[in-house]
Order: sequence, then structure tokens, then C-alpha cells
Amino acid sequence: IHKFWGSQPILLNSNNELSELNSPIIQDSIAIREQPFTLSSSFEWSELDLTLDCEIQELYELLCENYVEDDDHMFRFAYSKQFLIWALKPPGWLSEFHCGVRVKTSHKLVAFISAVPAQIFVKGKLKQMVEINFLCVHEKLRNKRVAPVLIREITRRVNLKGIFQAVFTSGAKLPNRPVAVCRYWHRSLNPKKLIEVEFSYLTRNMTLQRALKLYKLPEKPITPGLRKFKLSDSKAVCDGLNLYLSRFELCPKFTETDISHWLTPHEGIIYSWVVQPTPSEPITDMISFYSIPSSVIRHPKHKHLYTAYLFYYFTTRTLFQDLLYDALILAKSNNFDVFNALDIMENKSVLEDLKFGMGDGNLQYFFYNWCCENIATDNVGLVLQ
Ligand code: YNC
Ligand code: MG
Repeated sequence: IHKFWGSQPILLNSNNELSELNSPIIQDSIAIREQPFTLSSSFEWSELDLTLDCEIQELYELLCENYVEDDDHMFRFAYSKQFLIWALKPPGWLSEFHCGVRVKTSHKLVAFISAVPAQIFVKGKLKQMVEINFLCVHEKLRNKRVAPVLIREITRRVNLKGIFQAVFTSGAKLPNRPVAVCRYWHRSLNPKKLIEVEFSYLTRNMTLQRALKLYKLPEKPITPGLRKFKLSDSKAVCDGLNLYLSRFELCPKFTETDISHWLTPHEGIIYSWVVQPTPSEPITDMISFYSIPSSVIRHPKHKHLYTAYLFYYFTTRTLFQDLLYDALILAKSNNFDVFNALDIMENKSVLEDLKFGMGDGNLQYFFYNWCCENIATDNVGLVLQ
């Protein structure tokens, strides 16, 4: 029944048998096809050049109009152009991995998939993998088996670079067996707007006045010594974060260059703070979140919902709950409407106290060509965009 996924080196939900644990499902020595996979005759492959603003614009429009929506079709991700550059051009990026499909005659971009290289620790083993993201097929081309061709083609291109494992997430249920099943939690920052766009609801016991009071936050962060991350913090933060993440069964391993890329603050993209009690002392803690607006589909007043997503953090001195509270304050003061966090890492232990509410729907983590037993959510230390 699953014609595509049934042919791939992955674990299926329907099959309980695990092959050798914590190892590849097929070996690296497979023959790699030299020619691109065949698209139907009216389409052509097109490597996007994300150094060109016009091509970023095309990708931005494809995703804005056709990328992930919630189940009720009220909101659709509206990743900004600058965010896409940040997410798709980390250290080691390759333009072959920005894989587009165009209509031959009009050159219109109608489908896309991407990969970025990443070093991933899984149950103590370090593997060079890619992270797959932004799989998108134009609405008019759905259910025509374009997605399997995109996945096969990105796999071929990744294999040609000597990489044979991938990690990806999906909100939609797939036939693939997830390695972890996580959930988003939401913390209201702007309850009035969230109610207006029907992201949240009032109840008999919860009036707008009560909601405003419940979710009110101070204007300034509380932790002494909290300041914005700067480039020169990269080494200390890289060491601190890698050490912190090593406690989780699934986590990335960062280089100093990765940290500079992923954590240097950019308005509207990525917000990062460190705690350095005094300038002569070392950095003790770090927290970060990124920005993905969503389009509010067909709303008379509000066009976008501004959402902050908890990214990486580590603590050695500050209580995690206090650090995340400061992140909420900073997100609010940067005009975000809602703050999202998964129940991964240490998050679950503080979400309720910080007035997060559990979302509906899961975010599942998957491997490609890696056999591994399930990982508990609080053992996941990997965040994808
Ligand atoms: C999905 N999201 O099961 P079977 S997340 C993976 N991820 O195959 P068709 C998916 N597979 O069951 P459509 C998938 N959605 O018959 C569907 N599938 O074996 C499978 N939505 O293909 C599905 N973006 O072309 C089925 O489906 C086959 O036209 C059906 O296209 C799907 O980025 C899609 O949600 C998702 O744009 C492109 O619905 C389309 O519906 C769409 O007939 C809105 O496909 C946007 C959206 C997904 C966001 C993401 C992660 C993607 C991971 C892909 C897998 C990577 C594997 C690793 C490769 C590298 C390996 C190395 C080394
Ligand atoms: Mg299709």
C-alpha cells in the first residue's frame, strides 16, 4: 500500500521487526544513480541559487502559499526570506541540496525539498547526516506522486556527497515509524489577538480581563547578567551547549562556526541571550528562540500571527525555569503573540508552571536509513526549523 515508503530503507509502522539496533538499515556501498530521477515531461529540476534575491523570493512565495497548514486550515507557516537563508545556508550548505522543480514552459517554481548537513549523536554514536526540511509541492500538483520523486532525488544528491542518513520531522502522520513523538506547547503572550484569530478561546471562567492578567509579563528580564549573544561568545557557548546536549540520546554536535551561524541574533529570525554574571566571569547559561510568522488565512483584521519557537539552551547556574521565563519576557517585548516549545529536553518539567498549554497534534521525528529504538521526548535534544 505504501508504494514509496515501502521501498525505502526505513522502519514502517506496520512492521514491528527491528534489524540491528543503532546502525544503518542498508550499507553505504550501494550503487548511486548518476542521472537525476525522471520528472514528468512538463517539469524540470532546478537547483535554487539562494544567493540571488529573486530565487529566495520564489521559494518564499511557494512556501507562503503552499507550505504547512494546521488541521483546520486557519494558519499557514509564512517563513520570512531572511529566515529561509538562515535555515538553508548553515556552514557546509550546498546548492545541490536546494532542490527545486519548475514548469518547463513558464519556469514557475512548483516544488522544493532541501537538505543541510549536520553531525548527529544518536544513542552515543556520532553520524554525519542531513536534516531534510521544506518539502513542498504546489497545491495544484498534489497527489500526483511528485513528493516521492523529490525525496528520491534529494537522497541521490546526498548519497553522492557520501552521506547515507537523514533526520526529519513531520506534523502529518506518515507510514514511517517515528523515533520520537513530541508535542508542541503554547504560551500566550498576546491573549487578545490570539482570541481574535481563534488560536485560543475564552471560557465561562476565563474572561478577557482574566486572560490578560494571567498571561501578563514583566517588561524586562529578571536574571542578573543576561545579555544578547555576541559573535565572540561562540567558543564558550559551543562548549557549554555541546556539553549540555550530550545528556540526550538524540542531539546535534556543533562546531564554533555552527554556533556563530545559528545563534548570532537577527531581528525577525533568531534571538539569543547568554548569562554572564560579570564581564570577568565565564558564560553560565544561554537561551534562544527563532521566529516563524504564520499567515492567518482569511481574517479581516489580522494578517499574521507572530510566533517564537524555543531553540537551543543550556544552564549551569540559572534555573531553567527562570531562564525560560526571561525568554518569554523577551519574546513579548519583541512583539511576539505566542511562544511555542516542544516537550523535548528539559522543557516538560517547567511548561505548566510557565502557563504553557498543550497543543493538539504531534511533531514526530524520523530517521532515514537508521534503525533505532524509540527515544523518549525528554531524551530528544535536537530542534529543527
Ligand atoms: C511527508 N511530509 O506517504 P507512500 S515536513 C514524507 N514526508 O508515500 P504525493 C510524505 N513523506 O505512503 P503530495 C509526506 N507527505 O505511498 C506525504 N508523503 O509510500 C508520502 N504539503 O506522494 C506519502 N510539507 O506526491 C506517500 O503526495 C507519498 O502531493 C505521496 O505531496 C506531499 O519538510 C507534500 O506538509 C507533503 O506540499 C509535498 O502534501 C504535500 O500530497 C505538501 O502524491 C504541504 O508521499 C507542506 C508539507 C512537509 C513538511 C518536511 C520533511 C520532509 C521529509 C521527507 C522525507 C525525507 C527522507 C530523507 C531523504 C534523504 C535521505 C538521505 C540520505
Ligand atoms: Mg504530487
